[in-house]
Amino acid sequence: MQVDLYERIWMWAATVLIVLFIGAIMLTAGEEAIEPPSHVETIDPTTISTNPEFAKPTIVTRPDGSVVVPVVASMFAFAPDPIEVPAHVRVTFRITSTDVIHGFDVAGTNANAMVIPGYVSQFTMTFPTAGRYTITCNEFCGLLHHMMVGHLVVK
Ligand SMILES: [Cu+2]
Repeated sequence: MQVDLYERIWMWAATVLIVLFIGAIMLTAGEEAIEPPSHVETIDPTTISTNPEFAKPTIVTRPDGSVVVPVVASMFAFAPDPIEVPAHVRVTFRITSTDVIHGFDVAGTNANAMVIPGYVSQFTMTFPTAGRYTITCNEFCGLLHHMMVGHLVVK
């Protein structure tokens, strides 16, 4: 089969680009420890107001010093707000939604989860630097989505 020189160059260029892009995805996934959601826990969103963990979300310190933070996301706020956690301690966020899909993104950190009604999104991380972080909703959730901001205070 006869392939024109320029066509062959562009085919190889496209192949090299595809390999580069896939490599960049694999590299950043490994470097940034990006992993698919692995914690699947369901909850009836209509019973959150009577749920013992989420009705009045309270930060709990376990005997080993780690902290569990239940969070309820709803149009257009996070509860509790602000969330106060200690630095250098394992913090487990357990987040659920009462209405629509929200995001839970702690700006400037690797903390980022999608919050889906009917599910509890859970992840654990440690904050090495004390400070006040902004939590934003990064899933469009309605007219006042841009106002949906919370704060995380690491002491
Ligand atoms: Cu939102």
